[in-house]
Amino acid sequence: MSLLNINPTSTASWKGLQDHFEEIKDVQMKSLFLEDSNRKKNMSRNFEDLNFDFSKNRMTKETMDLLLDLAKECKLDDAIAKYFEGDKINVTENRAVLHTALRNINNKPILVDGQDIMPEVHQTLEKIKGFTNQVVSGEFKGYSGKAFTDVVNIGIGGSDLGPNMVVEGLHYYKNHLKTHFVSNIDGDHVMEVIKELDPETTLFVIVSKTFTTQETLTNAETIKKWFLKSATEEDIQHNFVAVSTNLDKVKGFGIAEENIFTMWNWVGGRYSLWSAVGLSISLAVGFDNFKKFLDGAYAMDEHFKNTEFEDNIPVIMAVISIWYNNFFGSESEVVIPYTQYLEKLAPFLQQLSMESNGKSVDRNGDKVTYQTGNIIWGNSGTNVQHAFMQLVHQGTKLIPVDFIGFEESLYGNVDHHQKLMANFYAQAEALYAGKTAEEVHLDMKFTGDVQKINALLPFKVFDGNRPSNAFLMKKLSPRSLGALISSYEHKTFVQGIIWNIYSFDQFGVELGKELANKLLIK
Ligand code: G6Q
Repeated sequence: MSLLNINPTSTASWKGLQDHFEEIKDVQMKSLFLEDSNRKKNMSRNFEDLNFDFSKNRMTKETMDLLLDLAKECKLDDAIAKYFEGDKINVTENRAVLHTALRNINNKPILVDGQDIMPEVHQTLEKIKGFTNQVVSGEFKGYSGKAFTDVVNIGIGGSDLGPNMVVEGLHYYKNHLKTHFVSNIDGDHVMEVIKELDPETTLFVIVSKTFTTQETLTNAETIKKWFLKSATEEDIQHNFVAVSTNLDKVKGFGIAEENIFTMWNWVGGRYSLWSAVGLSISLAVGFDNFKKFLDGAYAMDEHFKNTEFEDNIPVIMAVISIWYNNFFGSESEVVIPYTQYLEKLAPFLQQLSMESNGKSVDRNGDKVTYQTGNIIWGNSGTNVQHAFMQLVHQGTKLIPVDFIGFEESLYGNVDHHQKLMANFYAQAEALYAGKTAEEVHLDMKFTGDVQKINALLPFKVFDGNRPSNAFLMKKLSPRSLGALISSYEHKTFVQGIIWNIYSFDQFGVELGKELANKLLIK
């Protein structure tokens, strides 16, 4: 069964939200905190060791109730059931959307076209496990009999961004294998990566669901040529493996059948890091950590599937974002993890959200008359405070922020961590509270120069009342990262449901590819 088709602007709650917006748009968060001494508690939710604090938003309980009513009127519950049960909710590609099955650990069958897919999922996981253990232990060797020292992931888009982000995100848990990523068709990219590699001790993982992607195939061919300068065609089977649905094309490349990891067309590229597309993650941090990463995502899936909307973290994340996008007219959201490990989180979330919800046609095929997908951007704190945060604090745009922080650092450097987290809290506070003219005055009083104070005053005032969410976890671990990513996946899903669009196709990336091919033929 397919998704229902409900225009969100036709619902009573949308109209209610429009009226409510007029009442609340100028309300100061400071007064909301004064009115409700339990606001922080009332507007925080816990999941395992994650605390999600959404109290610093320009909303009241009434706002949240209306937003959750909107989710109900858009039949989010029906959509969630269809999503997890494997209905073909990717209608335009006639596919189920089952990245959740890749981390599913209950024994209930999940049917696609009448077939239970779980046995295949488990077989592939076992294969990832066996292969990872063999490579990490040095039992699976390169063509000349030496153990591997390096792994190169060759892929692009969904076959690169997720694995790349997680390998870097879990660097603390890494083993001795060095992991590299080649994605861009830019030949300098591949040359820079291979120039220091030894073909004898490098394992190449070609990741391409379709095995037709121009960038990936060109890079794989270039690497193969470079490899064949020191090895033979026969040796390819020792140093190259592939992740794909296109078995014939992979075999045509020279890769042995047993070195092919399958994936399925019910997993979208940008949701595929949980499948064998995550092989480079498993190789980098070991299968046990990869499994913990999947388990964290599964726990968040269960929370999302089974929790009432008012306590459901991904649902709350999604509706807050809709509140700013569709009512305040915010165009973008910024995500700032206070850990250098997650420097690549923003590019990953950009693809996840913008490729999924960057649509302007609804499920009827009609042009939408309201805003959909928002622009996601970000980088790691505290670096961003010395860069783009100026615009978030004092610019003309209203840009909601997601701050992501951890109570403990991984190496236990307390001094650094206290400073890092002081900044994490201070940024949210500065956005919320701002700085009034009186406060600026007080600050500058000591100069005694009234003229100078008056001249500088307007530039030093911060309006405040700028919204943010805070995600606080105990520490960055495979499990916590899995849960965090899963929550953003479900946020994206909920938004697509409410906006009445199809989130799981990506026709928008095709035209440019076609034109590039035409230009090449000329
Ligand atoms: C993701 C997109 C896209 C895709 C790449 C790579 O959802 O579909 O980013 O992952 O185009 O595709 P292949 O894995 O088929 O090479």
